[in-house]
Amino acid sequence: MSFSAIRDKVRAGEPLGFDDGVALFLHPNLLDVGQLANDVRERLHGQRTFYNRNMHINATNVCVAGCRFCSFARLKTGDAGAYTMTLQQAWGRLRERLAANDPLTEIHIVNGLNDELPFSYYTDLLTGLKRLSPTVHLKAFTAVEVFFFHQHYGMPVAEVLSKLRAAGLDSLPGGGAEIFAPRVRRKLCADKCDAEQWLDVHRTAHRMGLRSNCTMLYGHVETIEERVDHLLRLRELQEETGGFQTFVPLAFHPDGNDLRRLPAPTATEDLRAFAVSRLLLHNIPHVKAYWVMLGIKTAQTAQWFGADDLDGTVQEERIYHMAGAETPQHLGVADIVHLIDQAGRLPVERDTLYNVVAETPTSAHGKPFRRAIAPEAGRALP
Ligand code: V47
Repeated sequence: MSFSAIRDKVRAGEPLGFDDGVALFLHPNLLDVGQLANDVRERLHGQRTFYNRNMHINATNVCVAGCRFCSFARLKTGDAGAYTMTLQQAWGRLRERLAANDPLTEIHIVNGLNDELPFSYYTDLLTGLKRLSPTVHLKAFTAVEVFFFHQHYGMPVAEVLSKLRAAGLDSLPGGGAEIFAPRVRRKLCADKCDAEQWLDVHRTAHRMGLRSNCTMLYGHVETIEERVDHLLRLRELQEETGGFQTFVPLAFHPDGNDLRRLPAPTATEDLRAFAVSRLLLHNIPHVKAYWVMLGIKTAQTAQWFGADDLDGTVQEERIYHMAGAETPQHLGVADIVHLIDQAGRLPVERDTLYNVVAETPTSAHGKPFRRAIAPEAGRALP
């Protein structure tokens, strides 16, 4: 399929097919692909780039799944680096954040598959957080965790989700999808749920009225065909339920895990992954450039390659920092607004469900992107 034929399809609003996806990954001119993705992104969201005020809680890294790309997990309590927060400690994270007068609208919670805890640990965790901040949105537990709860505590997935919802769960994050192809899952993450099971947890959540996100972990042992297959399977479920809000491409980080000999994806691979995802996933409204994972500079550039979201202020991220991420643990709202402004987009604060909280008119929006050069800028340094 030629690039111009793909461009015509995109302009006509026709869904792209498998061969189109492969051709976009192989097309030699990255800027052609980026421009086309940017057209779609601007048609959907104009100049807006979304962000939110959030924090992460990774309450335990004890995990029975030995995913080979993971630097965060430890097999059991007592292993070097293993931890499980007490509920008081986990709630304390939120207490500290509230005491620092740094308001937030979302808590993102992702954990290891810890077989040493009772189910009440998770429901109490949610209830306690809601008690401290009744309006905060709890985006918690990947489909992999929900499927593990189903197996470990012997409850149907729908019952797990309704008990979590009764305790305060508001939506699901998109992690754990990795690459759906069985060949890749056998190599990298044979101990956790398979593609059908992952998709089925999201299907069940969507049918119950819960929204969720979805991800793809790229840049390790997968082929281009396996990436396209993964994206099309997400698109197919979205066609059925409409429950995905955001797609988050996740770049593989090699430090501290079994795959440390593999090179990390380059910036051009990252930008292409964003652009092709935006083009294939026409029915998923948002594409998030998670700055912690991507690095701030590439996350800014991705705003011109299909992304329309940067995630949030974050605070205390562990999964990527244990895998070698060099980004800060936290960005203030002013930092995020500044970096969106400098990327030439309009910063829009959203809540988790993409209701607009605030729009910030900024210097760069609609004006030349470079800051005015101060008269003294050309002076020789002392
Ligand atoms: O599921 C783990 C990935 C995910 C590594 O839904 C790794 O808004 C790269 O899902 N290199 C967790 N990736 C993070 C996640 C997420 C993050 C931000 C926002 C949202 C959202 C979801 O991180 C895991 C796994 O796919 N991961 N180890 C690694 N070494």
